[in-house]
Amino acid sequence: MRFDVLTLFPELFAPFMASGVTRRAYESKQVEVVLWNPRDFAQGNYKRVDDRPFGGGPGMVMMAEPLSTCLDAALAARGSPAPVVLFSPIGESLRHEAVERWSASEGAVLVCGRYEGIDQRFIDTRVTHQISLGDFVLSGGEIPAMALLDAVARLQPGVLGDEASHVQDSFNPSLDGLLDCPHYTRPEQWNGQGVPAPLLSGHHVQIERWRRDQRLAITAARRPDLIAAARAAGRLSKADETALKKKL
Ligand code: 9D3
Repeated sequence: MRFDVLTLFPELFAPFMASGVTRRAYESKQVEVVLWNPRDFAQGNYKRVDDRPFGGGPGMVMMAEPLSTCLDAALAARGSPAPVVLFSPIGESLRHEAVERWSASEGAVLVCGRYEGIDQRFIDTRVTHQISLGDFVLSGGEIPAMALLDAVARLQPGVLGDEASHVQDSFNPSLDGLLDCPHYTRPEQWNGQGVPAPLLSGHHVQIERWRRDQRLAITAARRPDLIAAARAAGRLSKADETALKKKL
């Protein structure tokens, strides 16, 4: 799949795409990322991409024309129509189900905003989806765009290695919808703290039951809504219900 990213700060993306388990997905173009700078499509000696808001007020607004010309170039380079995603604090919060849909798609054009906002006429005429990362304020859409690319890249076949399907299943809220259990590694004693006995027992059944019980207890404590959803979807066994009763 291909993502064209419109950003005034394309240099932010290079280190992100050169690191970690997702690097191979970008380098192999399994997830192709093409960067576009609206400033390259701006007019005049000053290459203005922002201007003062009509009606007054603080901050600057991204001009419609450089963004629109830049978007035309990205869509022409793709050669076929594509969704146009604007990262915006008023968009729909990103969740796993949407990441799964994008990860099985042909990709999209991702528009990263800066300043106080974007001329609404560009949004009304060119943008098909708006996505937020959540209810907190960032200074632009680049980190949300990288968050989507990262989440999509790690779902590509082979990216997470041999255990990919297992790892993806256990992190996939749509499959069992429970929070993760605690993890431990060597040494067996650290700062006077040991490791839970079941993990050292070598008994796989006991280990899996301990992990499941931990996940149930942590989810019940922090996200009771997820327990209710798992129960409603028939994803809790008799053993799960027994474990929950003991802890509640
Ligand atoms: C008081 C007006 N501000 C809205 C909260 C203006 C504003 C601040 C920061 C408008 C845009 C931005 C830049 N943020 C993003 O571009 C952004 C974002 C975010 O700030 N939080 C969560 N998700 C996202 S997606 C894009």
